[in-house]
Amino acid sequence: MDNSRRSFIKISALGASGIAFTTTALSAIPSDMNSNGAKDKKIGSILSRSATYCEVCFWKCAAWVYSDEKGNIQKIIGNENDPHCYGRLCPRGTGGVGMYTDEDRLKTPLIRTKIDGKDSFREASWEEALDLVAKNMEKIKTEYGPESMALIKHGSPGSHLEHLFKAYGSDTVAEPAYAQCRGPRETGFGLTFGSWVGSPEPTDIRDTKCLVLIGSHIGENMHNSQVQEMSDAIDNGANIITVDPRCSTAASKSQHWLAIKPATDIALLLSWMHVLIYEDIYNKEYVEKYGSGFEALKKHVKPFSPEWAYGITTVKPKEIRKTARIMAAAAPSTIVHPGRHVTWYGDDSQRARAIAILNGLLGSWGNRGGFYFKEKISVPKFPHPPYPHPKWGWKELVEKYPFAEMGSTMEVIKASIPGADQKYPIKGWFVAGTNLVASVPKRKVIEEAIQSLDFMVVMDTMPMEITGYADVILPECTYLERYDGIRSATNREPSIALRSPAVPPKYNSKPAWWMAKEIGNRLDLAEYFNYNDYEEVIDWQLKEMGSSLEEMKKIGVKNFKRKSGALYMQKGKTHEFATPSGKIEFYSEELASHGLDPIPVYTSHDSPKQGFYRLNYGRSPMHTFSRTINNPNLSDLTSENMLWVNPKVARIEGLKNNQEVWLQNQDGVNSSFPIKVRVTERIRWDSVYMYHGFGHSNKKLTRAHGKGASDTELISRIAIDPLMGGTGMRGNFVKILLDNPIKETIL
Ligand SMILES: Nc1nc2c(c(=O)[nH]1)N[C@H]1C(S)=C(S)[C@@H](COP(=O)(O)OP(=O)(O)OC[C@H]3O[C@@H](n4cnc5c(=O)[nH]c(N)nc54)[C@H](O)[C@@H]3O)O[C@H]1N2
Ligand SMILES: Nc1nc2c(c(=O)[nH]1)N[C@H]1C(S)=C(S)[C@@H](COP(=O)(O)OP(=O)(O)OC[C@H]3O[C@@H](n4cnc5c(=O)[nH]c(N)nc54)[C@H](O)[C@@H]3O)O[C@H]1N2
Ligand code: SF4
Ligand SMILES: [Mo]
Repeated sequence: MDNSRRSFIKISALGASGIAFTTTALSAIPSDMNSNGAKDKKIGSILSRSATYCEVCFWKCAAWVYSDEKGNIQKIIGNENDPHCYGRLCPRGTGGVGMYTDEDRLKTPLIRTKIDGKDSFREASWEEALDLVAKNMEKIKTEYGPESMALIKHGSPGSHLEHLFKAYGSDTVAEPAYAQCRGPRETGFGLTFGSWVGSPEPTDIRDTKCLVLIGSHIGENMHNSQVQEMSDAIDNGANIITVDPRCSTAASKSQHWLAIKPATDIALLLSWMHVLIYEDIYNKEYVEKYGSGFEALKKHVKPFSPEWAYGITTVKPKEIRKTARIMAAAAPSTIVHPGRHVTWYGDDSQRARAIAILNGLLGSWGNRGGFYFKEKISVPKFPHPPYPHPKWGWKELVEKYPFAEMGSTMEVIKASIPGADQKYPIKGWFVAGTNLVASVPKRKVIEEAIQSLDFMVVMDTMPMEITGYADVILPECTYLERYDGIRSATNREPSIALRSPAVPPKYNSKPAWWMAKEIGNRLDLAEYFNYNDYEEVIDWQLKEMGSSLEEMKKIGVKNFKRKSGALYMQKGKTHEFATPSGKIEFYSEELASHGLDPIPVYTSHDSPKQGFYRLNYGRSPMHTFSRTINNPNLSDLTSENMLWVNPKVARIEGLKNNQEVWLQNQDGVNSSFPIKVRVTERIRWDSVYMYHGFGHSNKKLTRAHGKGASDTELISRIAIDPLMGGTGMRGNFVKILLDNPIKETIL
C-alpha cells in the first residue's frame, strides 16, 4: 500500500496550498504575503481580525477572519485553541469567503407575483416581506392552529427560528440532518449504550490502535479534527480497516479494504461478532462487568460464521477472521466507527446497533483509543416568558416510529399533502438553511406537498432550487456578516466559540436573528425578543458563563475544565450506562417489547436487475452538499461530479473516460443533465458512484447550473427505518443512457 499516507489528508497540506485555491478571494493580498500570514506582522496594521465559527459545514470549526482597512475579507484561518480544527481549516472552510463574495447571492427580499400570467418574483422592502410572512403565519394560526405551520431548518438560522416558532406555538420542526443523516446511528447507539453518539463524534481517533470504517469515508468526508486525528493515528501505526464497495480515499490508505457487496454490512458485522465470541477473543472482563444479554447474543450469532457471511457479502472468510483478530488484538483501543450519513437501506438503526454491539464486545466504549466520555457546557437561555404548549408537533408526526427522537423532514412533507389520513394537517412551511429538493428524495412527493401549501417562505443566502417554490424569499447575510448563537459542542473538554461579523451585511441581506425578532414583533410576541441587538444576548450569556463578549472577541474560543469526571473509565470504579439495565444491551428488551428484533438480524435487499447499477453516492472533498457548488473558490477546484464506472461496465456499456451520459432510474426518472464518465477499478461492477450535491437546475446559480448530475433526483425509492423513520436512500438503480432521454421523448 501507499507509504505516503499522510498526503491524503488535505487539511495537513493546507498551509502550503491554501493560496493556490483561493486566488480569487486572495487576489487582493500583497504579493509579499503568503496565505499562512507569514508577514502578518509587517502588514498587521492594516488587518483586523474577528472571531467566527465556520458555517460551510456543521463541524463548526472556530476561525479568525482577517479584513483589510477597506473592510475586504482577506483570509480565514483556523483558531489554534479550537478542538474542532486544531488551528487548521479544511479547504472548504478556507474557501468560505466565496460564500460572501458570490455575486449570485440573494440580494433583497423577493415576493412571488404574476407577470403576464407567469409566476415570477419581484423585489420587495423588508417591511413588506416581513409583513407578508407575519400575516400568513397569523392566518394559519387562526384557521388551523399554529401547529400547522412547520419549520424545516438546518444550520445556524435554525435556532433563531425555533425560538420564534416555540413562542408562536408550533413545535412542528424537522431537519434533514436527522432522518436523512445520522438519526439511525443515534437510535442504534442509544439502545445499546444509553447515549447518542452526537456531533462531533466522541471517537478517540488520535489514540486508537485500530479504526474500522463501515462506509464512512473520512478524508473525503472532511470533518476536520476527525481527519487530522486519523492522519495522526496512521502516523502512529494504527491499523485501518475499511469496509466499502468503493475504494474510497480512506480505503486506499488502509491495510485492509473489504470491498463488500452493497447492502450486506449487517451480515459482516454478525460474523465478526461470531469470530470474536467463538474464538474467545472478545473483551471478557469488560463484557462480564458491563454487558447485558451476552448469552443471548452468543446463541444468536452461532450460525453466522465467516463462511456464511462470504456467500452474502463476497468478503472472504480468511479476511473476516483476520480483521476480527486485528480488532481484538488492539482492543479496547479499537473504534468501529458509527458513521454519520447512515440512512442507507431502511435497516440502518439495526446496522448501527450491530456496530455498537461490536464495540461493546471489544470494550471500546469509555476506553482510551475507543470512545471517550464527552462533555459540553450548557449556554444559559436568555430570559423570556414561558412558551405556549402546542397541541401536536413533530412527535405526533413520527408517532409510528417508537424510537424517533427528532422530527422527520419526510413526515412533515407527507403531512402537508391533504388526504383521508391527514391527522395532523400542515399548511405552511418556513424553510431555512436547507435546500430540500437536493437533500430529500422523492421529488414528486415534495412538489405535491409544496403545491398543497397555503404559504411557504424560504430563508437562504443563495438562489437555491428551494427558493423557486417560495411565496416569499428572505435573503440572509452569510456567517461572515453576522452574530449567531454561541457554539457549544461536546468534546474531550468543553469549549465555546463566538461568531461575530467580520464585515457588514452585503446588499440588502439581514441576519436570521433580526428576521426572527421582526416577525415576532409583528406576531405580538415582542416580549420573547427582549433585546435590540443579538450582541446583548451573547454578552449576557457569556457573562453568566464567566466570560464576556469583549473577552471572546479577543480569544474566539474558550476552553473549560471537565466537571463530569474522567475522560475514560477508571480502574476500580464502575460505570453505569443510561440504558434500562444500566449495562450495555447486547439484547434489547425495549426492542423486543415493540415486536422488533432484540438483536440485529441480516435481511437481504434487492439487487440491481440486468442493465442496471446501484446508485452509490458520497461526499466531494471540496464541497458541502449542494450549498458550495456555486462558491467561486470551491467551484474552481471541483466544478462538476463524474460517474464512476468499473472498467467491466465501461466495456459492456461501451463507455470511455469523459464521455457524457444520462441516467435513468428503476422508476423511469431521468437525470436532468448529463454526467461525464470516469472509468476506474475503484468501484465495484454492480454499482456506479457520484458525488452528492451537483446537477443544479436553477439558472441563477451561474457557476453550478447544469454541472454534473443530481443523485437526489434519481432517488425515488426509499426504505423507511421502522425504529425511527430514517429515509434509506441507497436502494436505487440506474441505467446508463448514451443519448439524452428527454430530447428523445420531445421528438
Ligand atoms: N467534504 C465534505 N465532508 C463532509 C460533508 C460534505 O458535504 N462534504 N458532509 C458531512 C456530513 S453532514 C455527513 S453526514 C458526513 C457523511 O459522511 P460519511 O458518514 O462518511 O458518509 P456515507 O455517505 O455514509 O459514506 C459514503 C461511503 O459509503 C460507501 N458505501 C455505499 N454503500 C455502502 C454499503 O452498502 N456498505 C458500505 N460499507 N459502504 C457503502 C460509499 O462508497 C462511500 O465511500 O460527511 C460530513 N463531511
Ligand atoms: N441524495 C442525497 N441526499 C442527502 C445526502 C446525500 O448524500 N445524498 N446527505 C444527507 C445529509 S448527511 C445531510 S446532513 C443533509 C443536508 O441537507 P441540507 O442542509 O439541506 O444541505 P444543502 O443541500 O447544502 O442545503 C443547505 C442550504 O442552506 C443554505 N445556506 C447556507 N448557508 C446559509 C446561511 O448561513 N443561512 C441560511 N439561511 N441559509 C444558508 C444553502 O444555500 C442551501 O440552500 O442532506 C441529506 N440528503
Ligand atoms: S470541517 Fe471545513 S467546512 Fe466544516 S466547519 Fe470545519 S473548516 Fe468549515
Ligand atoms: Mo449529514
